[in-house]
Amino acid sequence: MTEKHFKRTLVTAALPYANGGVHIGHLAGVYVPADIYARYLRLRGREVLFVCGSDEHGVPITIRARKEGITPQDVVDRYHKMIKDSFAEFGISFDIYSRTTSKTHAQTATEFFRKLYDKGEFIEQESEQYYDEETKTFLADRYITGECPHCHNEGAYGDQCEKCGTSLSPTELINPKSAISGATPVLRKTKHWYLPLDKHQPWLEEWILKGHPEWRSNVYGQCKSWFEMGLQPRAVSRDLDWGIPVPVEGAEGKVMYVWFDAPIGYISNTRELLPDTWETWWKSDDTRLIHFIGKDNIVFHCIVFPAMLKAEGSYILPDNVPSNEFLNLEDEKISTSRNWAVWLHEYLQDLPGKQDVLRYVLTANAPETKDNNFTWKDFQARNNNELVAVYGNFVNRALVLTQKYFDGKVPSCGELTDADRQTIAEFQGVKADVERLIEKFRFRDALKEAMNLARIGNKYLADSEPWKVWKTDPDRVATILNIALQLVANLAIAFEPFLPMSSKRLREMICLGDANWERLGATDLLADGHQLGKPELLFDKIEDSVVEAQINKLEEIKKANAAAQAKAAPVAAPIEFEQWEKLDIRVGTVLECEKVPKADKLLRFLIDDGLERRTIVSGIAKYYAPEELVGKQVCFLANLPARKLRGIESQGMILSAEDLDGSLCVITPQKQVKPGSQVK
Ligand code: B3M
Ligand code: ZN
Repeated sequence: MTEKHFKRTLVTAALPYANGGVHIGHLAGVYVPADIYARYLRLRGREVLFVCGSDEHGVPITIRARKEGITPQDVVDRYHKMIKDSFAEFGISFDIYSRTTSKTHAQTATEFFRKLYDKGEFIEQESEQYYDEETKTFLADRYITGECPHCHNEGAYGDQCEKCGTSLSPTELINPKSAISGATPVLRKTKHWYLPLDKHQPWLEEWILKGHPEWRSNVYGQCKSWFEMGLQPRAVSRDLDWGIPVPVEGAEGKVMYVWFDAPIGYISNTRELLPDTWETWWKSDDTRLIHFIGKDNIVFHCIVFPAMLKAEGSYILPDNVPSNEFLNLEDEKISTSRNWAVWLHEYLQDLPGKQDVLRYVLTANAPETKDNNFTWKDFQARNNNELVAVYGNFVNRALVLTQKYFDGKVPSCGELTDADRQTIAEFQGVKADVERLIEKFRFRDALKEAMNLARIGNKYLADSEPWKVWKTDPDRVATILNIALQLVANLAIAFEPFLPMSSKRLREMICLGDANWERLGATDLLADGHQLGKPELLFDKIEDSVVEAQINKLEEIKKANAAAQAKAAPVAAPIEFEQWEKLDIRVGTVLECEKVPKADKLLRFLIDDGLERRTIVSGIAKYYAPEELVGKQVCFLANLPARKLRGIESQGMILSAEDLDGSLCVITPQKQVKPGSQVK
C-alpha cells in the first residue's frame, strides 16, 4: 500500500521492563527516534497516536522482588514511576504511557488469549520441567542455576550462561539448583499452550520477504535468517504466580508468558486512552502501524506478534518496524547488571536542563545501521562544536546584530543580490530533504539537514559581513539581517521534532507565534518591524571538568565491577604446624604515624608493643591518612628480622587484609587488648 492510502499512523515504542531505570541506550535505540517521528507527523498535521507503557510482568521482576523482600507490584510501582518521569523530562511525547498491570490490559489480554484458544489457534503440549519440591513451584528457566556445560561457570542460568553467552535449556545445566530454595529440582510433567509459528511461516515469509523489501536491512535480514532456521511452536504460558492468568479451564497456577501479553499492551493502552475509538487504530486498513524497537526485540515484533494478530483475525499488521542496532558506552556494551550505563535519572541530576543536548548527540550518532559508540568526549565535542558553535552561535549573532542596529526590530528586506538568492534557495531545499529522510526513518541524516540551515546562516553572515557594511550601507545590512532572521525562524521550526525544548525557547525568544511546519523554507516568517525578544544563549559550552566527572564515575563503576568479579586466591601449599608456631604475632598500639618523605606508599609507625617502642614501616600510605591510625591497635609480626626501608630500620611487619580489588586495610583486634597480646 502506498503512503497515500493511510489516513492515520499509530506509532508504538517498545514497552520498557519496569525492572530498572532507562538509560541512553534505550533513548537512542527506541524512544528518541520514535518521538522524532511522532512529533514530525503531528507537525505535518497528520493524524497520529504515540503509544507506550511499562512492561510489568516476567520472571526478572519476581526475582528482584524476592531479593529485596518486597512484592512484584512494589517493584513495578517504583520503576514505572521512575521511567515515566524520565521520559517526560526528555520530552518523549507519548499520547499515553500506561502499564501492563492496568485493568484494561488484563481485560484485553484475557480476551485476546481466549479468542485464540477458542479458535483453536494454540496447541497444547505436556513437557517435563524442573520443579522445586521445597517451595512447591515449577521453576522458570531463570530460577535455575548450575554449572555451564560449555565454560563450567558455576553461576549459569537455565536460559543462558552470562559468562560465555551461550543460550541453554535448564536440563543442560550440570548440578542444577533452585534459585529460590537451593534444593535440587526434579523433573515433573506440566502442560502449556503453544503458538504454532511453524504453521504461520508460509504467510509470514511472503508478507515480509516479498511484501516489505523496504524494511531496514538489519530487520529484514534477521527475519530471513529466522525463516531459514525454520520457525518452531512457542510456549505462550508459564508456571508462575506473577502475570495474567491463563483464562482456560485446567490452567490454575499458570500465567501468560510475558512476551505474549506485553505486545498486547500496545492495544490495551490505545484502548485505555480511546475507549470508544481504539479499534479504528487497530482494525482499519487505512491505519499505518509502526513499531519502534531495539534489535533484540525484532523476532517478537516481526514474527511472533504479527502471528498473534493474524491468528486473532481482526487486527492490522505493522507496516514497518524500524529497529536500531545497539549503542555502546565508551567502547563497551551497555549492561544493566554491570551498571555500565548512563541512567537518565542520573543524567538529569548531573546535567540539568541539558535534555536536548543528549537528544541531539544520540540522534547525530544514532545506531541506525550499525552499533555505535557514546563517549563523553564526543558528547562534549558535539555540544561545543555543533550546538554552541554552529546553531547557537548563528542565532545569537543574528539577534545581537539586530538588537544593535535595529533595536531588536526585524528590518525590511531590500533588493536581493545573487548571494542572497543563493542562500535563500539553499535553505528552501531543506524542508523537502528533512521530510524525505524522516519518512525513511533516517533521523540522523535528517538532523544533519536541519543543522545545515545553521551552517548556511553562519556562512551567509561571514560572507556578507554586515558589521563592516553598516558604516557605508545600512540598507544593505537591513536586507542581510532580514534574511538571517528568517533563517533563525526556520531553524526553530526545523529543529522542532529533534530538539523540542530548544525550539520552544527560540520561538519565545523571537516571538515567532504559531508558524507551523508547512511554512518551513518561507522567507516571510518574521514581518518587517516585528519586535524580537531579548537575545539569550540557546546552548552553553560544556567544560572539561563536567565530562571528566562523568568519565571518573564510569571508571569507579569499572573498578567496582572488577572487584565484584574477582575471586579469592587459591589456598597456598600446606605448612608444618611448627612453622606456624614460630610466628610471633602481637597487638600493638600506634603512638605515632607519618608519611615517609619521598616514598608515596610508605607510612612510618611508632608502636607500643607492651615491652618497648618499635618502629615499623608499612606500604599502606595510599589507603590511610596517617592521623587516622594514631591511637588504633594493629597486629604485627614481631619476630621478623629488622630491615632498612628508605633508610629507616623497620622492626617487624604490620598485618593488613588485601581486598579483592587490591586495596589494603590494617587488622585490628575486635576489642581493645593490652599492647603486646599475642595473636594465636
Ligand atoms: N520489555 C523487552 C525490552 O525492553 C520488552 C519489550 C516489550 S515490547 C512489547 O527489551
Ligand atoms: Zn558458559
